[in-house]
Amino acid sequence: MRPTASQLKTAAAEIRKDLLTLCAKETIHIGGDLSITDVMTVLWQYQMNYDPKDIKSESRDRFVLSKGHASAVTSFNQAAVGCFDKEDIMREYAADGGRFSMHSCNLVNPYVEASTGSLGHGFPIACGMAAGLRLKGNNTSRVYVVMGDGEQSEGSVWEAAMNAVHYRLGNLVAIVDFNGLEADGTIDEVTSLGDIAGKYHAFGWNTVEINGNDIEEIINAFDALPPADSDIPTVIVCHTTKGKGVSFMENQVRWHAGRLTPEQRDQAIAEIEAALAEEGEN
Ligand SMILES: Cc1ncc(C[n+]2csc(CCOP(=O)(O)OP(=O)(O)O)c2C)c(N)n1
Repeated sequence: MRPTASQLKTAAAEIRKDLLTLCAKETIHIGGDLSITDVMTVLWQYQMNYDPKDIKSESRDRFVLSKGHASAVTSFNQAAVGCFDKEDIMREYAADGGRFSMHSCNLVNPYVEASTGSLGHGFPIACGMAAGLRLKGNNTSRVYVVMGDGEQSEGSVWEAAMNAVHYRLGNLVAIVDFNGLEADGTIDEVTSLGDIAGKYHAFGWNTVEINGNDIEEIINAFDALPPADSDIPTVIVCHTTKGKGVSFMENQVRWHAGRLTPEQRDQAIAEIEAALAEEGEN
């Protein structure tokens, strides 16, 4: 049975706590992990058709992390659905020979569909996968791809956006984590995006805009997706907060990537627990 919104809120809080625990051991891309945690939790723990016991099943949905630096939030969600134990991540992250590191790598981790980290590459790969499914006559699986807003300034993103419409890839769902920050500045300081949903719409995409830190809105957006055998790709533009849930990290460029002191970790985890408890009272 699929989890309820309330269960998914608890699951997202667990993922945030795992991220913060890891972040006190190793440097991770914590800001962009936390902004996309709610979407990733609903995607992996509610939406996707994916059997960790049969990871090459032709009927699986595919996931590509185009903003490949958000590898930790992906790994913790994969652990939550049974791919491996989250203690494996804590132990192996950034270790020699480990399966987990600052970017997603399928040479060492078979649960990663495509190695990513160089921005602008995962989206075209996802288009190719979606086109491949069509060629194989698979009309039920979808390909989900998560991109950053800073990533939108890569030219390959727009080549892929045109390509997906040309090949009528209604089985492709692009998710843009619109948190307003990049690695070293705000989007508007680096390369402003303007009306990003309007741009995709002009390219021929079905566009949806949501609060990407609101579990109910995320569920509704996934529930309302057109069928996988339809002809028009969908982009979900998710308005999020970088560093979501931790007061000293929210909207801070400095926390694009970093490592926490034990005191900062404890404060951050206490904030996540307090917010969840408050949510439960409402
Ligand atoms: C092609 C390429 N150029 C530069 C980088 C270095 N880089 C890593 S993360 C990042 C910022 C990405 O910003 P965004 O896509 O908004 O991600 P988020 O803020 O969600 O973490 C940059 C420039 C990279 N990984 N790939």
